[in-house]
Amino acid sequence: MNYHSNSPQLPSEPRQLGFYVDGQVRDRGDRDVLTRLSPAHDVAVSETVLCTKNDVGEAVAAARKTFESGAWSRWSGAERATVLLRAAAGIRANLDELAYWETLETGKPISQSRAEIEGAAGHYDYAAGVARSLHGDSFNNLGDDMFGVVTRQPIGVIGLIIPWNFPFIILAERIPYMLAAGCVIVCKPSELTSTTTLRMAEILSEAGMPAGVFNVVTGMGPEVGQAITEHDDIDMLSFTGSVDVGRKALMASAGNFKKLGLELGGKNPQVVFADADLADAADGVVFGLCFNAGQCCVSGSRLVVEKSIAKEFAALVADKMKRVRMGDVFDPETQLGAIVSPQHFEKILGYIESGKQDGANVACGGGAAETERGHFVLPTLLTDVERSMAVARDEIFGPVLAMQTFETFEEAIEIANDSIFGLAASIWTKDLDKAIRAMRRVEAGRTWVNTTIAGGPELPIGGFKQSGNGRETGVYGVEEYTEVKSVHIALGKRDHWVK
Ligand code: TXE
Repeated sequence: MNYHSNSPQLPSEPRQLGFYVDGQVRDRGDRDVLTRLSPAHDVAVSETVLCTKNDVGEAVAAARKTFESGAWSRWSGAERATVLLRAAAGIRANLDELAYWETLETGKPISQSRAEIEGAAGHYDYAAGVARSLHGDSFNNLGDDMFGVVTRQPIGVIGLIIPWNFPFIILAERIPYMLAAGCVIVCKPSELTSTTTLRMAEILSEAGMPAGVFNVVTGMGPEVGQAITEHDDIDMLSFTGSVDVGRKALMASAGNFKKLGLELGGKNPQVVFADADLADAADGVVFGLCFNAGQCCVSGSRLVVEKSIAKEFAALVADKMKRVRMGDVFDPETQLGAIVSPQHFEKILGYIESGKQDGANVACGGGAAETERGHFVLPTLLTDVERSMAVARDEIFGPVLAMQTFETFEEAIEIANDSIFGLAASIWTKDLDKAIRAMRRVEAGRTWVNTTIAGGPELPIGGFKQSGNGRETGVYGVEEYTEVKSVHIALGKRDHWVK
């Protein structure tokens, strides 16, 4: 297969996937499978094994045995870094194939898939550096007879549950950081998008990762995911997905009080002040909404714009929205891809209808794009939105922008923070004081000034409020996966308590 062609063939029959435990690909056996249709083509592209609770148990046992053996967990940072760097090279060597499958299973444009795979390799490079530089602390100020050391050690076996919107890059924002810390992993990708996670298991193995360090069990959330969240031999859970399932994971983790990292939803404000470069801001707002067809936890889905320029700005945004290139996801020029599933497509259209019924005005888009196959939604701008409307409050997870206006700085901040979520926010102004004051006041784990959805391995990601807890990536992202141990070391002869 020429994966790099501008019009690659669709698979003639669905790719048969296995699952991956203790360094071995396991066959389907008598388990059921889920057939995945490409969201952009409606063609069967892969068959994912529906693993069982028993399979989860075997994967956790393999991971635990490997962790206790010290293979990986007690390796030096330099040895771990070598494997992570080879993994980064392996990702780059397989970029065409990985991007092809990412686009087939998610419906995202191929140029975006390619950028995400390249970005993913960068996370492995970066985490290799942290594996070598991770360190603790020492206390040389405890008096002549005492010395104090704080060390970090790997937390242990991690359960990792991944959603369908960014299967490979979300994986890369977590796996290398967990591995850099010395942890071992049992991963469940989304049942809709398992192929590139399974390929990553092979790439890690080829890079020299010992068997049992990275295990993949595929299948459905209520069965496989739930079994991971409940498992008492898992020390920490990293979950990315919906608020409802995040809450279930929190409850399920109570059995053994496992540590939790949760990255959940967002309803992220784009705050545009009248003194912004309006052309730049309009372009950023449209990018921030249409990126991944709005199926993005940091999607800038609320436009909070100063009233004096609202009309002019809405026109700029609508003009840009109409020019976003939709269509063949394998065309490198395409910017907006398909919606992940028919159910999710209907949910997005339902929200547009609810906005209309609540009194919002459709200034652009407002429904499905007419295509021969697949499910696509037009970039949509809703104006005259009130704070109480569902389109202003709920995470729609589609290219639907809800516009509200403000008259004062205080009102802008109040509207921006009027959400159960606190994942991300963007601020557009040329006034430095205003930018920094707004950045300080918005309740969001990721804040952008005069840009949006920018990022890389160095800065941590995560949310305030119901967007979750914990941080991924950066040095913080490795530290999350460690336990901190305090050590007091007495020097010299003990002053006896019992004389
Ligand atoms: O998420 P789910 P869905 C939001 C977004 C979207 C909505 C629903 O608003 O419209 O969630 O998406 C696994 N125990 N986000 O239904 O169900 C599931 O198999 C353990 C935001 O796809 O939360 C998948 O692997 N795991 C988000 C993962 O959880 C369970 C990205 C996410 O699926 C489980 C995705 C259970 N009981 C959706 N049930 C973001 N922050 O980017 C399901 N899963």
